[in-house]
Amino acid sequence: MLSKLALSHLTIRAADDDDSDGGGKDQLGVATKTRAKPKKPSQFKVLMLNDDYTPMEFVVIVLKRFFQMDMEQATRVMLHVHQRGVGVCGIFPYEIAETKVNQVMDFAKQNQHPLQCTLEKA
Ligand code: TYC
Repeated sequence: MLSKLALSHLTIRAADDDDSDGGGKDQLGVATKTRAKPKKPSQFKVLMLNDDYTPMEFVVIVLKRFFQMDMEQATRVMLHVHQRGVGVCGIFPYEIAETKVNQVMDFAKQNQHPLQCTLEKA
């Protein structure tokens, strides 16, 4: 029963199975995992939120350090967040996005700033 269940996700491909050479040693039953619709890993936006206390210079440092932005890009994103309330730091697969959020939040806490960063499905 167990083997039947497990096999329900497998396609059995008989590779070169016709024994055309008559030798009788051809490979049989190569199991290949298949999916009807292959899914690309979903992407997540890392969002930075505005607040009234975190210094602008600190936000620029964060964007340069954790999102590989240069001074000009980091300043533009920081000002966008300052003026609009929220802005996108980057778009990443879930695990990377989550790691970046944690890194930013830890770094902000270490420096006693209330800066907030979060994820949103892209
Ligand atoms: N609003 C902050 C200030 O005036 C600057 C700031 C920008 C804070 C972006 C957070 O994500 C932020 N000092």
